[in-house]
Amino acid sequence: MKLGIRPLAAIALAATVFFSGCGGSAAPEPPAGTADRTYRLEAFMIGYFGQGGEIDGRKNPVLHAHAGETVEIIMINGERMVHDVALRRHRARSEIIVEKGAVTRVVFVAQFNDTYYCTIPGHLEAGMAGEFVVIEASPDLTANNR
Ligand SMILES: [Cu+2]
Repeated sequence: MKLGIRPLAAIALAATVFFSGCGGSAAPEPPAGTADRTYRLEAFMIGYFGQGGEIDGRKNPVLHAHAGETVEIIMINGERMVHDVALRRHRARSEIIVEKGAVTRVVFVAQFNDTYYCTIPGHLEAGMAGEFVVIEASPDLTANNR
């Protein structure tokens, strides 16, 4: 019975390590430009605006990736205002930037559908949110490619 305490202590310790690992401290990010997909968003209080490619000029564009791909979102501040970009379910978050023209980024491995948004209080409500969608591979297409 005396030994009964030790497994509990081990579980408590493991839980502490697990939860502290989810505290927002991101894994080391790969060097810029090495992601499978890179999206550029210009941040304004009223929303994120896509820069370049299919999302160019679109407000809060839907961002896509296949599961397992490394996704990089580069965020450029479009105004002198505090902004960041975060993904709730992926537990990924950029640094907060303030100056107009300042740049930050968030990198994560696509796992599931999510929402990207600004964590500053009131900004999501003001319009700073968009969808991240994992592209489902069609079984038919997969079969045809083999
Ligand atoms: Cu913001």
